[in-house]
Amino acid sequence: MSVRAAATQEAAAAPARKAADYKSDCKPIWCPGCGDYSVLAAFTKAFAALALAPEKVVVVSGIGCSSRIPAYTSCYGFHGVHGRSLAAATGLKLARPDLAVIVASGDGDGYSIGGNHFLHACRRNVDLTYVVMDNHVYGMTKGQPSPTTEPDWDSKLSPGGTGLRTFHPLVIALAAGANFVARAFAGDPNGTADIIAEAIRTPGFSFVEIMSACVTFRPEQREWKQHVHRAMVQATDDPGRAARRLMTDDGFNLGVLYKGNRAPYQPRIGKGTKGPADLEKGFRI
Ligand SMILES: Cc1ncc(C[n+]2csc(CCOP(=O)(O)OP(=O)(O)O)c2C)c(N)n1
Ligand code: SF4
Repeated sequence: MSVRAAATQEAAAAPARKAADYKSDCKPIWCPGCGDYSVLAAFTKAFAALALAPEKVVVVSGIGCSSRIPAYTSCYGFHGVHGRSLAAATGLKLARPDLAVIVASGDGDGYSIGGNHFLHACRRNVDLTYVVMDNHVYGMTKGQPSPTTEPDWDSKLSPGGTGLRTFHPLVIALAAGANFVARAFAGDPNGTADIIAEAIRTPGFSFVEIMSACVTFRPEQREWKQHVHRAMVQATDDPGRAARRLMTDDGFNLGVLYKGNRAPYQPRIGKGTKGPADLEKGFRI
């Protein structure tokens, strides 16, 4: 039986779980009104909807306000190095394919310093769910522009704006080979939870971009809730079509936009190698 079929069978037999079961005792220190609170709520709702055992879930992150999220769940967590969450998560998933590995990042962590890892994680298609809380700014380090900051965003640290073209994470994910691409809005935790649950259920590399407002450095993002709307199209399995739609949409349509059917990467273990323990033996000094 496949790992996924076994997990589905296990979930069917698992006791019902509540979102509260996935919250830790650690109180979030995000600014009041930060979108990341709702993303945390969406994570725990999604885990409960899938009845995942907390000890079978690992939340891996880099550095940033958004990357604090593992500490606020009762699951296993790894709060790692800035921009390197995908590298850690890839190794973990390959060593422990029985675990659900959710990766949390911010637009600075994931698209600047971690941009190269993002491209290759899409290309490799390891069975991970990658959630980026995008607020178009470096929140933790007090408001520097990120790759998704609008070119004319004027601030003390970027007077007159950077003048730089913005990065388009969803289209880049499609071009690089992600198997699932979705856009969500933190202000809609139920809709976001549904998308995260579908991303976890979908084999391969699933990318969920969440518009999560930084109310401190980008207070104007409070207006996002007036602009977001459900995507008026069904998810397609044609990456070119999905990319064309994304290049011409208004940036506020929410939902699953692409769902492919690439088989997830499976490591080819050499002849006579039984698993990570045997590999470790080879490196013993
Ligand atoms: C190697 C390294 N470079 C820079 C930093 C400083 N740093 C910490 S968080 C951060 C940016 C975080 O921005 P983002 O990922 O957008 O997350 P947010 O805080 O907005 O959620 C930076 C530059 C660091 N911790 N490590
Ligand atoms: S600085 Fe911005 S991203 Fe960080 S906790 Fe505050 S509102 Fe959230």
